[in-house]
Amino acid sequence: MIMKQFNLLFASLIFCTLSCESLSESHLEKIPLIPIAKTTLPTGGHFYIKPGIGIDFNKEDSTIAPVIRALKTAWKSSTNLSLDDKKSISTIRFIEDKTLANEAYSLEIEAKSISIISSTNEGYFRGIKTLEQILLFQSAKETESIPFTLPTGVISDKARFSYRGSMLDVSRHFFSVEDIKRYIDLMAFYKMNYLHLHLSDDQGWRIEIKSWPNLTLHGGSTEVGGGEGGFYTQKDYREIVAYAAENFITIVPEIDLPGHTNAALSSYPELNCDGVAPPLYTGMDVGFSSLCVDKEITFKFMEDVIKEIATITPGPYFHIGGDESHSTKKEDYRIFIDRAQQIVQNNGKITMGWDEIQSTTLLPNTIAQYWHSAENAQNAVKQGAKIVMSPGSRAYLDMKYDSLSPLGLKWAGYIDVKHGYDWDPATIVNGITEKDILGIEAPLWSETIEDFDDLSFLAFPRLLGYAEIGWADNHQREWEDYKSRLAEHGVLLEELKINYYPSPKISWKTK
Ligand code: NGO
Repeated sequence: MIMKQFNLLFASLIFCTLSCESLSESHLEKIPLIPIAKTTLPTGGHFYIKPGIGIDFNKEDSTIAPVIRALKTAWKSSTNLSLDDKKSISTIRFIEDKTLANEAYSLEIEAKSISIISSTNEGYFRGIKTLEQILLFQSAKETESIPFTLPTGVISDKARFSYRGSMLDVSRHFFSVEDIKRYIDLMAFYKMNYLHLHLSDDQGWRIEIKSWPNLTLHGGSTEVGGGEGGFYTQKDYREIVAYAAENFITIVPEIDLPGHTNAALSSYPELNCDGVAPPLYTGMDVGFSSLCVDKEITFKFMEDVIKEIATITPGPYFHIGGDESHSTKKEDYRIFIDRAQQIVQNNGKITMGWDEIQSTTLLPNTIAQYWHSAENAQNAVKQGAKIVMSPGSRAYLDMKYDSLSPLGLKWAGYIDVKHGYDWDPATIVNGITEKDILGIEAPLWSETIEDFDDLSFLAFPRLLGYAEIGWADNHQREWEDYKSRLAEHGVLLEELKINYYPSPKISWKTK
């Protein structure tokens, strides 16, 4: 491969002295970036990919290490070349500019250097992900007559929302640490930054709680359909958190309370009002289970669980669920959510909850996640809460694409690729505007999916659209344009062996 690069470089130099016309076909603004960048100014030149390119960064700053690792990995996988730490002919530089917003960056590609400018490591990382897409698209074009170059120019980019997430339900069906890491890679590639893990539900408890070991031993032993189940040890969870952090993604753990708790109730009879543990549940119904408000042990349980998980979660949020507690009395529901918010706060975290939590008094910084009731979301905003937008009819990754989809549910309607893309979080609910919104999240519930291929079929390509909705400004987004960029990402998804849904509405470009 390296010899091939040399030969191509040599050939292209000779070729270029005659005419550079064919190289200039690939102007920077023609690269089909997802999410689309704020501004792109092409300058018409070329940066040659060759051996011996170096990296220039502040070696005294140890926090930049994951950024450098990400750059080296991206470079190696797209060019098959290694980057050098020493001085060299061309250089990739990291330049600090404190005037830029948190995740904002500039990527300046010149003939002899590439500069990534940002105020934070997050910003450098997002810039590297843009560079990685450019590298992959350009390497795919490489032929004998078109050498591997990057078109020169300046990309200036900035996130619209600070929360751009996805959720995996690992309770209805369990997914391994390796599956989660693979999903994290893909989220990071498209500049998403929060992964919400739905760690408990009626069908399975998926995280080790050392003070309540039966939660996983018994409560994690099965899943929807009666299969084997599974759970993360705290060591596994730390590994996921660390892998996510390496990709500038924050984990949001969720323990669903007070409903969706059959797995816990089945593991400990003392948590039940009648002292009798129900059997494990492997069906798909919701709304039948509830913790028992009259027992003090219930609150000891909540305290222990939240404390153990909060201790190994560096991110700011703890999600307490709160959805579909149909078998909890209204006044009991209030007591649960009040106590849960208090415990979360005592453990140094900010509460997140599904939109139903608006029926209680929210703590000043509590975040409500809008999924089905506009009225709930509006009431949460009236209490001063910020909203994470996950409207079921637009952003639920588990909805079928159409009536022919072999996987997924349809209670919120079909969500084809266009319907999932073509909406604006700031206008979808009356009275909820940009300033009320923390960001967007695309949840993937796992009643119907059993492995990574199933997961991919529902998540891709729709996840790319949610990544763009969260990152790009609304006026930059237009379906026809997105559709043609998405078509080009078919090549990348194929290369990554992702079992994406080949929507017939997209003219997929494949290899
Ligand atoms: C609902 C429900 C979940 C289901 C999901 C299926 C919320 C917040 N609660 O969303 O238990 O799995 O729909 O789409």
